[in-house]
Amino acid sequence: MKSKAAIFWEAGKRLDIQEVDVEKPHTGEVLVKLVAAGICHSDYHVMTGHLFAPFPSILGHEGSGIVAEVGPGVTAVKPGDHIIVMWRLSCGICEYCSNGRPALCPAGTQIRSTGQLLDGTTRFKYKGQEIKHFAGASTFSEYTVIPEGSALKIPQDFPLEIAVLLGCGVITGVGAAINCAKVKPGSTSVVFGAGGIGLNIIQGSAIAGAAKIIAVDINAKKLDYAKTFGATHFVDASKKNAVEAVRALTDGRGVDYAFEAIGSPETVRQAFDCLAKRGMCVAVGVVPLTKEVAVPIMALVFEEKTLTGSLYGSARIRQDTMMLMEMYKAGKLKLDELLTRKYPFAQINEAYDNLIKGEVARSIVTF
Ligand code: PAD
Ligand code: ZN
Repeated sequence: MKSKAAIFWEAGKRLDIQEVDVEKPHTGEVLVKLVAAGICHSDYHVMTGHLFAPFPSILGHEGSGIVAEVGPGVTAVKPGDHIIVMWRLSCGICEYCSNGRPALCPAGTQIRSTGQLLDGTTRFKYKGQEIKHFAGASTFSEYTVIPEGSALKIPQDFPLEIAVLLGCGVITGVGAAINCAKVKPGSTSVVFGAGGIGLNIIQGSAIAGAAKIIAVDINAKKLDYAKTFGATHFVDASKKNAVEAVRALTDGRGVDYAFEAIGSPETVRQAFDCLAKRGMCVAVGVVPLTKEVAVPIMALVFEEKTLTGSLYGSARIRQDTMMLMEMYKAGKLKLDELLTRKYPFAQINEAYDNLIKGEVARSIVTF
């Protein structure tokens, strides 16, 4: 079948919307008609060459839609089901899956690094040329083919244009606070970067009961958004030294939890330098994979500070997504406030321009 899709030809080029051929789903695969796709910074890291992914490909990893067709052997979903696309495939039985950490499953690493589905082939072609998949998701297309294990069935009455936000930004941010850092009531957090991910780390810290939540950004509009999601203090890092400002806001003690949701080694180090003794710094932003971050051994040993990372909110993806949907329905999770702009799919490059200009909390394209 034919599908309009945004092709990523190579790093540095804008996405190119073309009509591609989508092959029928093979055994264990699902054809999805996308309703919405999220505009996340991770795809942008790939577009700029900051993060490697096989190409040419169809990017996009935040998506929601309706099952159009299933391949042989598929039992988890059927045509007409509403789903969220999960961008990290998991097998359900390996060491990591059995320990509640499906994002670390080797099946997800395989599909992400090869750009192929599990049988080693691809379902997209442009004028006969093979186009790769991205993370087994490829949501920047009217139709995509994903492994059955990447389809998360959701209730039909949950709005798909809101559900899409749960596919990456919300679970990654809220999960970094709740699952990875395990933020405690009464504690202090600082969040570097108040974009789609950072705002959800702020929201997760507030849900967990943090008493003081400091938002750091270089864009005043983002600091306004941060207030909506529960930040109590604000640092404009374009005007002052962020580490000094955070120390001043904590009477020199530092914070219990520091999160980086930007994607640079410098800001990971700044976040780490905000910690109190025994504090934990969580890197969520995707730093260029060839880069390193150095921290003083003194801080690790004599102050027992921790530096760790969090992938996909360190979540049990299926259960946690259902939990987040229940929280939204109960008025305990802000999603409507997060979705500050929708674009038609044809305007996907403009959507990325506006993400980089800092004009949105989170945005989506609709099909
Ligand atoms: P975004 O562009 O919406 O937000 C980034 C924010 O950082 C913006 O508000 C910027 O103004 C702000 N910023 C930029 N530079 C600075 C600075 N020097 N100091 C303070 N603030 C600054 O991006 P996003 O929220 O979609 O993504 C954030 C990162 O998280 C990005 O690196 C993305 O790839 C990563 C991510 N990680 C995972 C994961 O599983 N670990 C999942 C999804 C996204
Ligand atoms: Zn994402």
